[in-house]
Amino acid sequence: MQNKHDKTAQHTTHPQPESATASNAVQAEAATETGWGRRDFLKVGSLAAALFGTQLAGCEKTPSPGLGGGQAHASGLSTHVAPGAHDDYYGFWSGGQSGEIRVLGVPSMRELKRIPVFNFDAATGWGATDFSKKILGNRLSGDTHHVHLSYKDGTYDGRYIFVNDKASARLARVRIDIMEVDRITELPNCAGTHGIFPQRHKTGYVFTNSEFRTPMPNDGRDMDSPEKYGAMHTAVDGETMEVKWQVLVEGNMDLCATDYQGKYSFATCYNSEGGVTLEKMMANERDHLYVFNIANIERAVQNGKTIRIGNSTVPVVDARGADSEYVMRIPVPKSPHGVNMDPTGMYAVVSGKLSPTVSVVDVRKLDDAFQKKIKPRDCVVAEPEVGLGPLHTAFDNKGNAYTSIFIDSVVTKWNIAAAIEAYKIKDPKASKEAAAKAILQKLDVHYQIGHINASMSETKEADGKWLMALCKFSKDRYLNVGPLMPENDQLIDMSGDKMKLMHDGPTYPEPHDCVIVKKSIIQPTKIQPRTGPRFEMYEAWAKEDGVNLLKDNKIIRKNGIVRVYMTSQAPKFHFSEIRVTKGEKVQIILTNLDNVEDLSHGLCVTHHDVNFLVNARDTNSATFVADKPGVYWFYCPWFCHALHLEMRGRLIVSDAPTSQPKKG
Ligand code: RUQ
Ligand code: CUA
Repeated sequence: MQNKHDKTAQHTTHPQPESATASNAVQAEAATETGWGRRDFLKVGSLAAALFGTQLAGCEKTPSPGLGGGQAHASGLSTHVAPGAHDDYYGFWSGGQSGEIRVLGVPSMRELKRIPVFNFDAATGWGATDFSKKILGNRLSGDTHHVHLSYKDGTYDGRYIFVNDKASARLARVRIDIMEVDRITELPNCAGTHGIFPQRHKTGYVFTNSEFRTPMPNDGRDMDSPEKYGAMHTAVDGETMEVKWQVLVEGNMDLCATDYQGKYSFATCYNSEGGVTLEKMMANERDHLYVFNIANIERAVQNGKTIRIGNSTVPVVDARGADSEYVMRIPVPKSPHGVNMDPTGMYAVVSGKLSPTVSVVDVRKLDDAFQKKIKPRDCVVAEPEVGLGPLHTAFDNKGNAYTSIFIDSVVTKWNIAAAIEAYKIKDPKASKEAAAKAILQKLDVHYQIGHINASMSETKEADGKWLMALCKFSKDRYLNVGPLMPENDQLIDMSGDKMKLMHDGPTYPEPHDCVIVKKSIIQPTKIQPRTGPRFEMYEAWAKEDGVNLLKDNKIIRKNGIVRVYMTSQAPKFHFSEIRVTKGEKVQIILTNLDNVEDLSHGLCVTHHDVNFLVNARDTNSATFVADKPGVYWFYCPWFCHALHLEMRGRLIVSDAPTSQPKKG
């Protein structure tokens, strides 16, 4: 593997540090913390694992590291948040295979909430309620990777959270005022939707990348002709959540980024080979960064220079093959993964993954490159060696970058300006020495870090306070809980000259990414505002049935459905009994009239798998078949009142039709 990396380095046009690992001085410094024997051991095992999916051999034998807990921290930040005090930041985590979003307080790392998205959540009934079923299309699993907020003028506007579903090629939006999903958009012609990123000058497009190439359309044609497969860079309108257009490219795309002006979007391409096997996907020494020219693409869409794929009505700009006014390919080594924009908006940092380098792209040069005044590769202004397996990069407010290094299990802090200056030096030896000096620190993390992010790092307001290392493995860091161990999110104080590890945060699998947002931006409501698509659905039903949701209690039989409109007010449901006939389909639409913050009720219909939450001034509903005669208590499952246990009634299912009593 060492050879492979050296080969990559030779392949670049610019002089490169010869060793695959960066400056020995920095290594020696890191070594004082835990000892290099263990680090090197991990490296050998994990490189094989990274490439070939093998077991990380022998890790359980590593000594327990002495970092973090209880270590004195003379100057710098504290993670302590006193009881009753609030954190300074909201953290929004993707939940990976759990399909959800998690909300944590930073720096305490207290988990505040889980927002169900592409999953079933028994606590709230998400996935089983009428509205969630409708927007989920009855699918109950998903794979969330990237959580990003809507922007205005280069910083968060506090309105929406966007999150991808890699499993079913969807994009969901969460309203921040109620921290609940309001829309889910299916992305046509897409597979393995992975990287997403919103525009930063306003809530404009949210771009999504297809990681998997497929036949176009994927309807049974071209299955054995991978050379005809393609992948989509898709623009979704962040306001309406409509798919506006797509750009078809030949290679599969990984991470996504946007500039600060609204001119460009970016996608890393790690399989320029177009391979469908692991060996073929890794064949090239250089892959590329796709740069999408949004104005030119929009013009093509307006002028109808587009194609349609299959049944989809979305206009598609076909940009496969060579560079064009729509898409430029900037060569970078090798199988690049993350692409992150620095807070000045000048530099996009592309992580090499299978190259020990990151490539710094000067965004200000892109216009010239599109106009063919310079070559695409001329946009690269630095390529420092940061370690084995660089994946993602976060930023502070002092011109430093922090790259997650998967194979080495470190975070590398490096200075962007110093790396750029080093790259300018013509003499290879002097350039190499200068580049090594741009590497400021390597901090051990535990273990195999994937994403990294920092407080406000994805905005022009990056504040250089907290750095979050999202490690894929925790191994020996916690009590053993069996074969499935927690991931390990490590909180690092980045405010000083040196990074300091402050806290280990175990997480249920598998957060991929997080953003850390200062609390003043996030202003949720405490009482349900009764707006948005869910309420539009309920208001439409109520209108059809002549019902006022906030007043009326009515049982309406029509179209083979028993619609029960019911209100609740602690500690009572309006109906103390609901009578139906065996086999009837029942829909209970419950409105919580209590106008008191933190007073949630819910409805559980026993033995019918119905259990959902109804917040203060909220309406929610579920539909089920009453298929067994008998008495089934329905009750409020949320502790709401001294008489919470009494907040219940009977669902009476009879063999033959009976009449409903007038009053509850
Ligand atoms: S990327 S594997 Cu966020 Cu590093 Cu999904
Ligand atoms: Cu209402 Cu418990």
